[in-house]
Amino acid sequence: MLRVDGLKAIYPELSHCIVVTNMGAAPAELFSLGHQPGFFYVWHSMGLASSVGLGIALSRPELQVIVVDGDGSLLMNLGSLTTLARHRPANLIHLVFDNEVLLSVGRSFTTATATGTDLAAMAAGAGISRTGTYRTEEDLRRAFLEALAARELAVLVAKVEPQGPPSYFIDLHFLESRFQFQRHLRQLAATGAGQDTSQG
Ligand SMILES: Cc1ncc(C[n+]2csc(CCOP(=O)(O)OP(=O)(O)O)c2C)c(N)n1
Repeated sequence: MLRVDGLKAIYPELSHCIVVTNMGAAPAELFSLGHQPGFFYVWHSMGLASSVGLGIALSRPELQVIVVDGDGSLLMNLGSLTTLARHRPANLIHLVFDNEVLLSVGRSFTTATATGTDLAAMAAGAGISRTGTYRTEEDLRRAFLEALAARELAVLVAKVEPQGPPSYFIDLHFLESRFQFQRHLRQLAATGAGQDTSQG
């Protein structure tokens, strides 16, 4: 599976959620499918998308938060799995696209998942029971929809090819993105709107 195809398979639901991504290739691919005001790309802070997503999920339980992460990024912040398990936010799905490399800085840098580390097993060991590894768009979509419906913390690991987008360019400056996203969160609070993931 290509990550962009995995993202495409769940994009209709993502577009109604708060989505926080890691940096590099994944945000460029998500952006190419269509930016939404609820999408936030955590530039430069490798590993911290899950921590940012956790903060939003805990402070805004009415919102459905999705973290789009990479194996390299999660491996830099493994403690986030134990912190997620401890707080267990029902409104958070941590989606890890595992391509077994640090793709965004050159695919020659393999990560520990290339030599057998199993991120779903690590999530389970941290205490997160809804977890698994998916290798096709269909399996990923099914697991994603089940996690949304269960309204339960989930860590879903999608095994993907080490292939990135043709361009990493995103036509949205990170400061513009930061203000747009914060405004969107405030607006949702002001209108009392939650997220309806049944649309689309
Ligand atoms: C603290 C820190 N270390 C290193 C980098 C450089 N860097 C940017 S993206 C990236 C790889 C991210 O790997 P992964 O999360 O697996 O995503 P992929 O690029 O494979 O899609 C690295 C090492 C960084 N931005 N910040």
